[in-house]
Amino acid sequence: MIMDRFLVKGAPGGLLGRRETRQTAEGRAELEGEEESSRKRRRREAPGDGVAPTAPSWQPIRAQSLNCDYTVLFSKAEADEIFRELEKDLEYFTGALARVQVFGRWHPIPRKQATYGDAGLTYMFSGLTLTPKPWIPVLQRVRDRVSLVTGQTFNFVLVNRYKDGLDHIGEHRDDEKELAPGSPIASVSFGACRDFLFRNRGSRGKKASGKAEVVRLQLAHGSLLMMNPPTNTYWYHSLPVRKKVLAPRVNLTFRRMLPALK
Ligand SMILES: O=C(O)CCC(=O)C(=O)O
Repeated sequence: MIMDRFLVKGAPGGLLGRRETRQTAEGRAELEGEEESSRKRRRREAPGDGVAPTAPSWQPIRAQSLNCDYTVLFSKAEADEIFRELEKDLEYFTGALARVQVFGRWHPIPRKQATYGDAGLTYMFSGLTLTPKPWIPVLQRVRDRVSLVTGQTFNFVLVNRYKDGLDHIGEHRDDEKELAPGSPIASVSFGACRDFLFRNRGSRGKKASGKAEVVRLQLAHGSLLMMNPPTNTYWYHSLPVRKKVLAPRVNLTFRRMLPALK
């Protein structure tokens, strides 16, 4: 049996309780009833007006061993500006780093990727030891806003760019050995709103217990999803193909990595 949970869209009786949400034409998740006041709040948060952003309103997303929190962090105007800057300034992997080997054959990765971070960090990718590019202002701006509202610090970001709904990422866990134990991962999305799925570890593979539990989210333009421990130990996540999505999307996952061993 598949226990499907649609979150963020606000299924009746879902984990969001009475705080129903709806998608606007721009693909943003908004809380009904709070719409007017949040619009005023967003106006006050307009970039450059010198007013510190107010605390975001978090939507807890919980299931057994799944501990996430979701919010729309950036106003539409700010998210549009950041998205434009990301599209202009990010430099993605090319050549061997843009391919993946599956059962001995090489395929292009079905999206574009890049990494940025603190000097001195290294990480393994496709069997290679790589160093991230130095931070650029637009990534520092997003990272610093996430740190401001979460109290967490990050020294690395993985960028995934999906040109349209055909680009995707398969089921995986972010369980790299370089991640600082017990640290959360902050996932910030810009551009097209896409479905994002969690599937619990027990429902995968030959030893599956038979009860697949799927938690579905829609990640809106300017949104932040905090994936807190132990989510990544017990739940796989993916961004599936959605043929009807024609617009691009850029996702930033901010991480805390252990310093490279000398
Ligand atoms: O694009 C997304 O929302 C997912 C990215 C992802 O799965 C990852 O960075 O590990």
